Amino acid sequence: MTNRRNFLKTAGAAMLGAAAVSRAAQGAVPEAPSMDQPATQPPLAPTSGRPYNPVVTLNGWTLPWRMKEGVKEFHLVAEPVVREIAPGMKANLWGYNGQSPGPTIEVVEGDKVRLFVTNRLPEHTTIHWHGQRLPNGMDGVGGLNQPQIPVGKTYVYEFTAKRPGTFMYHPHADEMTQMAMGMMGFWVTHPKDPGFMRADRDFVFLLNAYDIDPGSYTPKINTMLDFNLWTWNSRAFPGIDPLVCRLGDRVRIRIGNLTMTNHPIHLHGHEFVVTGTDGGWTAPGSRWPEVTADIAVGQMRAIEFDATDPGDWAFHCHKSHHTMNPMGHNVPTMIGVDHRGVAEKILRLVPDYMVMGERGMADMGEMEMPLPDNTLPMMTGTGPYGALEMGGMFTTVKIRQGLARNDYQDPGWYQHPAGTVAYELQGESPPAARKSAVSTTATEPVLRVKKPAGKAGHH
Ligand SMILES: [Cu+2]
Repeated sequence: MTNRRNFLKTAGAAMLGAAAVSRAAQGAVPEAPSMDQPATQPPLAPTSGRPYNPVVTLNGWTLPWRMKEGVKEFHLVAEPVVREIAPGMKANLWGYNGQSPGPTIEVVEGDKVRLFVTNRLPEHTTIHWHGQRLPNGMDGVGGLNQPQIPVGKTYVYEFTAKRPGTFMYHPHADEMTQMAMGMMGFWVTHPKDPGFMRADRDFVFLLNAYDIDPGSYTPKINTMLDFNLWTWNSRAFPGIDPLVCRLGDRVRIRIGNLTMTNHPIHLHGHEFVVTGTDGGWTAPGSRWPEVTADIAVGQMRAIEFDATDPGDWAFHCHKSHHTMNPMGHNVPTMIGVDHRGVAEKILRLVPDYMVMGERGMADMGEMEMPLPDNTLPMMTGTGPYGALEMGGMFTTVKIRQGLARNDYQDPGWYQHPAGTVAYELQGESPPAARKSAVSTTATEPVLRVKKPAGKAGHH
């Protein structure tokens, strides 16, 4: 995972500094590992300091640290990155240490933390440690709490991770641009007692969104609401890895929202409780079961459930437009409109023209439509029973019996036991009970307006 060449170079330089001048070594910047893979990396077990149960970052990774005189030191490099949004599409984003989002930072309640932030962007930046209790001058709001970090410079943030819980980090400098370009990351402060709120699997990811025109690579940063790529950790289905769980596991999923709208996140087949918010753990008496948690802009939620039922359970945002990849929105509804005959005429002018939506849009999932380069199909992905007709903020929670404790490998599609899959009724389907739609070809007006009773004599 670490770029070996850079690792050796940096490690070599640091060792040389330590041997030459101890004071210089004290000021030396720790190594800044970089990730070149968009796949979910295995959890990073702590190598020093207090023990904890590490989290798994969906399509991401945790930043290694070095312990120096009792302080955990991390090095984040803000830089342009190329992120694969899903196989077949890459985006020019800004991020940290090779990816967008940046690596997850994991510490333990009470840890002294030192974060080196190097700015390799074309403009100044800062990092705000969203949700943390810290000295005001470490809060990272450029101009308010600190000078902006100029291009090419490194700033150092130091504070104690006082409160256990779920946090995010992002710039508080030219935010509209820098967050639209993908600058954000996750932060987890584990409780001092590793037995407290213990989960067997603890997944984390951020909700984010991009507006990248079909055929192009760079987000349009001025878009406020009409994004066309709805992503989890800068990945769109089918590029989002499944959340693999062992049957019987206690599962926690922590989600942070850094988009411009809310996302009702819905889990199939299980009820969960919200055990954590931006402000910390919820009181057990305040929890109620649900299957959808709405996550507002700027919020974090930790949801928990017992993985009691094996299968491939859909897990997605419930805004149906957020489980789609790029499409135009100014398209008339064509359901019920007979445009046979029209297509032949258009095809003479536009050879690639496709008739869309006469019977719904589901055909889109299987259509081989010519797409511009670097563009994801609107509805895509294939399951064991055919086209999945999904995109964007969609993946699966795959629950299987007998996985190893630390096994996060995709187990493939669920093999349904005989007699447990919806099946086709044999024989004739019953006839339709009523007319299917209001006719639009009738010569008489179909909808009649009944006037208020008092004016009945008017006509
Ligand atoms: Cu959504």
